[in-house]
Amino acid sequence: MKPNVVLYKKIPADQLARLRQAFNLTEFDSITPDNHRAVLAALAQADGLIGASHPIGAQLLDAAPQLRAISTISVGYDQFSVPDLTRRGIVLMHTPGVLTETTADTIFTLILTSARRAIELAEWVKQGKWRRSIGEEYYGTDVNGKTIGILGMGRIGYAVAKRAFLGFGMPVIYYNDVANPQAETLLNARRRSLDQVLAEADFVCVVLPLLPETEKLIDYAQLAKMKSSAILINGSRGKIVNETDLIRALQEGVIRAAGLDVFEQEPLPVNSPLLTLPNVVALPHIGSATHETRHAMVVCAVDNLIAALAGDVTTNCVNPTALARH
Ligand code: 8YV
Repeated sequence: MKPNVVLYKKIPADQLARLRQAFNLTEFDSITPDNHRAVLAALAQADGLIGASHPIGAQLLDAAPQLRAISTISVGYDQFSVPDLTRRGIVLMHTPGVLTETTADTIFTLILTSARRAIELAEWVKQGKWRRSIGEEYYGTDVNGKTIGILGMGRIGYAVAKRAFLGFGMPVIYYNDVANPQAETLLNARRRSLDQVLAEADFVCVVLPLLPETEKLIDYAQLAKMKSSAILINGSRGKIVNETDLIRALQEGVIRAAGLDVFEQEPLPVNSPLLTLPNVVALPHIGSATHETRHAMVVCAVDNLIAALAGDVTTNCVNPTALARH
């Protein structure tokens, strides 16, 4: 008897075929107000759930009395309450590793475009305003040789540090709950307090997970500890930064600029002041969004769900102790 599985994200055809072959599959491209009742009905018999980009809270979980495994097509799992899933005996699988390098590339894209004002000036050229050799008013700031401060030295933080140190000759300092010996040995990274990173870095890169202890970690007081010439980069979760405080700091010149791939509310509201500030590069959460990496993430998530429903949670499981409650 094949397990019943609910899919709630549009995925590549080859991986959809794998799910259809392995499970009795009910398919949704996303969870919306229009299909919410149908999703609840499908969850009533679901053993497994796979998807991303939608919070899976108590209302959905209460509708799924036999749910044993969730496979998120993401490395982040802040759209779930892990303690609640564990209490319910539901294992949560995620996709670490497969998106590390692509996400680090995105973060470096933000570093380079915000430092050199590339988006702003590309638009300026397109508007036909380039009429003579540019002057100082259009200068950016160097990246090579500047100090990068990384908040969160996990897989993605390490990949950012690798690019910075090996590719751009940037001294690396970092804030992390534990030391990263590999970064310190191979990249000469130095672990510092949060205040020290904020004070010393020319680029402050947020690559922390969104947890109760990191939510709103960066507020106006923290931003004010940064150099006025420094740039804030956020490639992890918008809610780690107090967005109202960030807007104020950017408007007041407390920091030079911001490069953002994530926001407190996504999609970013069209009336957000962030969209009016010339010293902001705003990307639509494209961290892992390449054809190659998003496909690899789905392959990993399908593998994870097949394994988890067969009782194997040895890799990529956030809460393996939940299995004991089956
Ligand atoms: C996307 C991410 O949000 O993996 C994550 O945690 O933030 C991004 O890769 C995710 O792939 C869902 O689309």
